[in-house]
Amino acid sequence: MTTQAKTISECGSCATSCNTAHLTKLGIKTGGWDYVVALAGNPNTGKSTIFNRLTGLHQHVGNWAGKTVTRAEGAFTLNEKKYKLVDLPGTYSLLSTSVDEEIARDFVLFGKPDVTIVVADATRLERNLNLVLQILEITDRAVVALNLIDEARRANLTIDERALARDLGVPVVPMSARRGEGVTELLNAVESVAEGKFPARAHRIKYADEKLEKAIETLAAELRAEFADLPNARWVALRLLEGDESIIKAVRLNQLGTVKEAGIFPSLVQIEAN
Ligand SMILES: Nc1nc2c(ncn2[C@@H]2O[C@H](COP(=O)(O)OP(=O)(O)OP(=O)(O)O)[C@@H](O)[C@H]2O)c(=O)[nH]1
Ligand SMILES: [Mg+2]
Repeated sequence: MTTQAKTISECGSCATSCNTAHLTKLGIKTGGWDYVVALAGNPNTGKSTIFNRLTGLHQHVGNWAGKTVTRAEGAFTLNEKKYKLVDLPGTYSLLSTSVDEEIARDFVLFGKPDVTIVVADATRLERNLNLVLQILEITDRAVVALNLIDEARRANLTIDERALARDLGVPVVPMSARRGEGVTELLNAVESVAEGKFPARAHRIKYADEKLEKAIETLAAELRAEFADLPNARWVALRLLEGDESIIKAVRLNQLGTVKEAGIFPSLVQIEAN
């Protein structure tokens, strides 16, 4: 196993396309990071392909949904800041209940990543926006990677990414991870969100029903009192009102407060770096 850091100049296949002079791929050397970045998104949208590009690792990439079944961690430095990057299993929704989908959900909800990159398939934008909107309900610190833009072009699909970014309130970066297109722009967006330079104003759903709003706020206040570290009490309150079994269980077992950065499933994958 080689854990040597790769600088961008050593990175043959993408040296021209991700010409960010200050990117260094650190492989599995994740200790002592400045920022934690999560890679979330629907299955088969290119999360692991992005992970590999940024870390120099070789996380499995497959042509079918559900290739990544646990979380993997790698690192890179960018402009002298160290980023730990966490590749998550694909998930269609934060309301999902399969074990690998729960790994993704728990990390996004309770792992408190500094930035969440939501990888969306540009050829299936409408379907992918469901998860994007759910993630924006719980965090402002997100970047949408509009991946597979090469496929979208081939299908004559044009996406107005500026309008999308304006509506969502977070940066939207068109890219083709397979071809190394848009990687520099993605890194710039991640850096600006991590460093708090992007004004936080993520799209939030407003509930017209006053009774519902009141119930959410009452419950959220109780949750905040009980679980001081909870970053998204409103979201958890909504799930409780909905009767979400796994969230009810986590509250009952007093696990919401204990789910720290390691997540409920601390199944860290050691990846071969070569
Ligand atoms: N054409 C094209 N294919 C891509 C792009 N990015 C990734 N792929 C391909 O899409 C497939 C899925 O890529 P992965 O990186 O495994 O996707 P994933 O999101 O990690 O998948 P899961 O872990 O199953 O959720 C692979 O065949 C990749 O080569 C892209 O930008 N353009
Ligand atoms: Mg994957």
